[in-house]
Amino acid sequence: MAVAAARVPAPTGAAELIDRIESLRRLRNAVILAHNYQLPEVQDVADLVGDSLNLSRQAARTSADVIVFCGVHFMAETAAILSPGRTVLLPDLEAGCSLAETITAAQLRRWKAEHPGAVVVSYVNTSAEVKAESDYCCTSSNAEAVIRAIPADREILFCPDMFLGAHLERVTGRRMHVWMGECHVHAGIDAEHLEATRRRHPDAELLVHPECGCTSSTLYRVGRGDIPGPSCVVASTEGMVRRAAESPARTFIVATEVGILHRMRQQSPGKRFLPASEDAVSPYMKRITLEKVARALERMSPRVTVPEEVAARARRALDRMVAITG
Ligand code: CIZ
Repeated sequence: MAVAAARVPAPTGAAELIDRIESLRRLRNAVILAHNYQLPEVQDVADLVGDSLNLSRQAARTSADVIVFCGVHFMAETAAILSPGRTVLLPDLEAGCSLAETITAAQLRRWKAEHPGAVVVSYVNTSAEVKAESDYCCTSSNAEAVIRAIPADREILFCPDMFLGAHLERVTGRRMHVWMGECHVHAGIDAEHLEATRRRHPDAELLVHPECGCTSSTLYRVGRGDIPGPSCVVASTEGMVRRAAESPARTFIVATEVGILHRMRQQSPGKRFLPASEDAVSPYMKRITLEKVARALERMSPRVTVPEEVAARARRALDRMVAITG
């Protein structure tokens, strides 16, 4: 999680928009959060840039009356769950998440009924209602710790990302029932493309998000030496940003949504960051623009709310995760 770095000079028009956002931010006592996958200019106007859970937790610690979440719908819901009583704005309500939409609360209830007594672990990319039906929530950075904390004799239902689920089964050695959901952006980053980029840049370190469809095969092929070069690091978005700053490598091939490259380039200006796929662009994330941020602050809408009964149960799943991972 980083405070947004120095702003790049913006063209006129954009500069006026940024001034408008600054005045409205003060007027509304708002904090602006931008997910790592947001457009560069949206990241630059934000108070905080990071992953969805850290952003929501940080926002809860501020004294802001209004939280503007520049991200997708489930992220704004998480902010509302952790900051009851505050106004949460999502500048475009159409900013959804293909992965979160792969499972509804009703589907999860049916799955639970087929496995009575199983422990339900839901990835943060789920609706508030799905979190409310879960025993634990997890993020890509702490999912392994959450799975390891569950007694070995308990059956686990993991949802909704099948690639993260497969990765967790591999690293923990634990068998789970895994929901067959995927994020279409990460699923679309294919191993051949990644390998071709690595062949062109043999000294580049590979940073791979566990939601990618190519994670298992890439780790396997790197391990066997089929893809020569430095090791492959599987990490959450925050883990990737941290690794890029700390690693001795000078070039990185980044397998996740391309928006993160902006933050990596700001934090590690002397290093080179290449996308594993130029096409790894989330149309949902890119729905948030400076115009929409300004409009949301002017109109105090669109708002995202979570009924308290749902929020309380979802918070319990988040609290259980925090009890394990801190
Ligand atoms: O929760 C997030 O921000 C997501 C979707 C991924 C990550 O690895 O940070």
